[in-house]
Amino acid sequence: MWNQPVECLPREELRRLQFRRLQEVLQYAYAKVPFYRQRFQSAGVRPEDIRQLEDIKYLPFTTKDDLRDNYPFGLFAVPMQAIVRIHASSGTTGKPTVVGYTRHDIEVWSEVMARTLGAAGASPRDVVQIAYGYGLFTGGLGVHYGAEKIGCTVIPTSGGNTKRQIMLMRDFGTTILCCTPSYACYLAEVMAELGVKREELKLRAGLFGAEPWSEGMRREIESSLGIEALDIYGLSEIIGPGVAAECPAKGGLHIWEDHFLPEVIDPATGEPVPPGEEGELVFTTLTKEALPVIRYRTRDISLLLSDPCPCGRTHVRMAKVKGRTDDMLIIRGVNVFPSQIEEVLLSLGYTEPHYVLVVDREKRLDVLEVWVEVSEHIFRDEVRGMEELEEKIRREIEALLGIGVKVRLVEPKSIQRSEGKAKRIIDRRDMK
Ligand code: DLL
Repeated sequence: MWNQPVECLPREELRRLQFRRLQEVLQYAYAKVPFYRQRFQSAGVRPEDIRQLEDIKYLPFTTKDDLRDNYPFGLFAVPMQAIVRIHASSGTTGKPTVVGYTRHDIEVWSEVMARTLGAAGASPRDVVQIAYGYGLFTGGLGVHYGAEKIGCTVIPTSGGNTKRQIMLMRDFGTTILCCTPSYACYLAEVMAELGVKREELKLRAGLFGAEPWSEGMRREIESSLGIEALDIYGLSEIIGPGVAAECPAKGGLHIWEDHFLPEVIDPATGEPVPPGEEGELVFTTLTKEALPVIRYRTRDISLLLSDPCPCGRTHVRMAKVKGRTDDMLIIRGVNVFPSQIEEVLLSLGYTEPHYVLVVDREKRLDVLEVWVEVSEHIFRDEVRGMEELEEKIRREIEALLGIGVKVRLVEPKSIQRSEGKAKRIIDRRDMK
């Protein structure tokens, strides 16, 4: 464990610390950021009205649109001289969201990332290959600083150049791999093509995140690479990677609560959900200087697990993210996330972990087609049996998720591989 006294702080103390820091950050944001002052005023609340943690529900939310509307630096609480780093997330439309860090923020980020890597057992003896993108994306540099803080040997490969990644992994004796889960699958596939055996590598663990992935995908990665695959969660607006991390118990991701205060709300009403129920995650930063964020709506669907964890850490856990509200498909009234379809596909075992969901509209009804690759031998040997297999998978999805879909088995390697965040949905409705 990287920081046992804090990671195992008794809950009562943790809550007292959170409340003290919440009061500080509210006063700070109110004083330094006109946006927050105006928002609080129009909601009729002042920082001192918040008398206990639960009162946070009286404060207004902050959304991605608020960051965009104040592009680029309008929500910063410090002058530019105090900013030592800028990151930005591109998003799919419009202007990027820009985030800034003071030197203190970078220290906090390195600390939470050190805890995150520590939860995977990282120590100065580890060689950590970082195949998250370096640049404006927070993945590369965020993980990098945490690994250096621990004293690991860092290999900053960034994403892409897959064959070289594998060569370096073998020649430099990489023990921990950090990248998106979809890229880990692709690395395993190319390794097999190159004839590189698992035994030639020293790899023992991987920290995979930045996109939703199912338990089925975990099994796939763990068996193809022969490693322990752990989940790592974060978002630029809150700090980047390192908001929450899985420990070897694999029963949810510990949220580093001394720095980030989580809530779960009903995305439709904005009201808090009862404890333990699923909803949208909302975070408040408790220690950020450059960009304090109050009640940020992540659009990520998860739930909080507050029963004790066998690892001894006391920080509350969030369940693996099911998906983003933006990616939720409503198929004939039933809500589905790509990760649920992924789980069904991979648990059946007939197909490869490469799939894409195509959404279209026929006669004013939304229809979903699942395109998924079959393995080389099925494709070659069983062309006649393909239709039967499609039918079988279709029935399983229908039985488990209660939605009617079309299934199309496609040729091996025909679905585009991802080096970063995979694009799982092709929405043709917008094109009509
Ligand atoms: O993806 C930060 C990150 C980098 C996290 C590396 C983990 C590892 P953004 O580009 O701002 O930041 O995207 C944040 O990605 O709101 C989620 O929708 C999604 N996401 C991140 N981690 C996970 C995860 C980085 N473990 C958005 N599971 C978030 C599911 C995740 N979704």
